[in-house]
Amino acid sequence: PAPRTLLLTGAAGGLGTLMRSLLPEYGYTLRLFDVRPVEDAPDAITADLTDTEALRKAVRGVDAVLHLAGISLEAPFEKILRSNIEGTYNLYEAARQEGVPRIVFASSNHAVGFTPAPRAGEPLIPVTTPRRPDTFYGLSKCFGEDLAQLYWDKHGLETVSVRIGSCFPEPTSVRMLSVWMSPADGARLFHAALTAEDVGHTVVHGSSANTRLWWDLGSARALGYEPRDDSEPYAAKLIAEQGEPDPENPAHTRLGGHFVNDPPIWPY
Ligand code: NAI
Ligand code: 15L
Repeated sequence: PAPRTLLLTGAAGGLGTLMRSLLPEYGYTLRLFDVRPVEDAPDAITADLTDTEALRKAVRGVDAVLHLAGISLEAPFEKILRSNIEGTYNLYEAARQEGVPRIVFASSNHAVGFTPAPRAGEPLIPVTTPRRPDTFYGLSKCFGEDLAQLYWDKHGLETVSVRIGSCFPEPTSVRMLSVWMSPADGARLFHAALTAEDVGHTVVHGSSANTRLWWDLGSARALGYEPRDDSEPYAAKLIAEQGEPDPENPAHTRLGGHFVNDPPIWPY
């Protein structure tokens, strides 16, 4: 049966806020979780992913989890370790113990951020492309995907890992023209990931049907995802403002954009 009660972690964040408004249309009842209070949601659970008791209670009785909580940009390794690596492990353990059958995990393009973007005429990046994390942040998403595989193989807990490109109301860079996922398409993809049958552990790319798309959406479409948006209407303005991509600049030629150039954040 289709999941109806959904735990949304990271509900106070940018994507969480978008999904709080879009997912109820698909018939979900949302339970909200975040370390920060969620505006206008007095019933939201305010707790950290390190709080294993709060997590056990939060997942109890839900049909699925959409796991968005975590640090969403590069940060010192210790912080990534706590929120994204230990935090995601804590969530999976709570879900296993409470018998939650499925998690949709917000992975990221930064798990494969050093992958060269395809040039004109080259094939799109397949979902099986080798991991090439561009940051400790991207590395934590690699961990989350492997954790999901382990919990499927060992415990039968299903996951769809969505390597999200850039999910914001509008694309704001030339690079985003290639990886943008409109919030409406994001909701479509998460809904497909929550309802498709027999997903085991499936990795998908998360983007709209962009004219300048860099990666293959085949495994997402196989779940029933039908993107309806395209970043192209934003292209002329962004290119006029920012110029054409510079083939000498890795921030323009690698999937992860500026993350590949940014220095690590100290201390390690
Ligand atoms: P965000 O930073 O706006 O939201 C993340 C939320 O997680 C915040 O509200 C924060 O308070 C919460 N959080 C952080 N650490 C926590 C902890 N230890 N315990 C409980 N809650 C904690 O990020 P955004 O953009 O909403 O992204 C959501 C998820 O999607 C993140 O996992 C991010 O890595 C992933 N993602 C987002 C993309 C995007 O384009 N927005 C692209 C790729 C991945
Ligand atoms: C991500 O993984 C980040 O969470 C988000 O803030 C954006 O930076 C996005 O990737 C992106 O690559 O545009």
